[in-house]
Amino acid sequence: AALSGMLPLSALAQKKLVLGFAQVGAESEWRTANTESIKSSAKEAGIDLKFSDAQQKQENQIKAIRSYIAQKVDVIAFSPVVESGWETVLREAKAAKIPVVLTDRSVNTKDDSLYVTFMGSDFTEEGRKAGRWLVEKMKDQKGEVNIVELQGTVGSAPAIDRKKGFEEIIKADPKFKIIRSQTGDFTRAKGKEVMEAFLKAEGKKINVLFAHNDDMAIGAIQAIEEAGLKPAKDITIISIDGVKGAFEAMIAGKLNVSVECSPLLGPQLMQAVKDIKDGKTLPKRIVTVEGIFPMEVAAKEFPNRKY
Ligand code: GYE
Repeated sequence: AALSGMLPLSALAQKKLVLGFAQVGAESEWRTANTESIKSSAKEAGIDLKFSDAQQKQENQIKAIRSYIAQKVDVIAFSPVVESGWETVLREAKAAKIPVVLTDRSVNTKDDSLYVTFMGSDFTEEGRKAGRWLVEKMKDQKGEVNIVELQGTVGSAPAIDRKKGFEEIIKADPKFKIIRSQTGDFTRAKGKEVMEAFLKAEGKKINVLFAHNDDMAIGAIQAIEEAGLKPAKDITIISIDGVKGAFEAMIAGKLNVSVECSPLLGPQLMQAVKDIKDGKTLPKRIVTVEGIFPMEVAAKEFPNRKY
């Protein structure tokens, strides 16, 4: 006590805020950009960041959150790999009086006192944008439009909501049929593997691929080429994220469109951490503003892309 009483005031004022962040994994280009955004903006904001990678496993994320509670960090933030099963650990954080911020993906708990705010994209709207683009593109098509769907991680908010938004739009016209739908876990390797299986089962029947993220679409493009078909010509390809890899594929004429989903959440997260500590009230929901990029504009837009 005597010692701390002698600390100069400036040293106390400089005590850094500690943020514990439990990341989903490193499954996609999107995720890598998200991690980079969080790390660099923590540094810039002078926030001490404790970072963990859960390798797409909920149990690992729960462990990480528990260790942040034990370390008494100032704020915990995480991007929940799946929507359900968070009540217990969130109650533990609440009991320890550590505020929680959800970034990117949400949880489906009824008790919204378990977190301060959720910042990230409107995934349902992204699915709708993908659907609207397809409806417009195929408006003169008379026969059936056979769609295969590569879903994101089972039980994750973006997989559930993107599917929902897309279906909501295409169901208006019965010519649109989803003939196969399976998860590719948001990775290139799985996207390729599952697309190979789709091609084996349905072959030339497939008119459209809807992939819940760019990485799976990029993996699928490889499978399509290996099957002797032309991506974006024989099969129309729609995906989501708008990462550089997708722009490169569009410029090469192999991907038709990518719906934007921004991973650059770092700066607003650091602002939120500071605001919480200053006792400010945050909105319960902070929605990311984003667009859509068809291949025709890809080359022009490419230099502006930040992830
Ligand atoms: O679309 C995908 C990533 O949660 C929005 O996760 C994110 C998704 C993103 O693996 O590429």
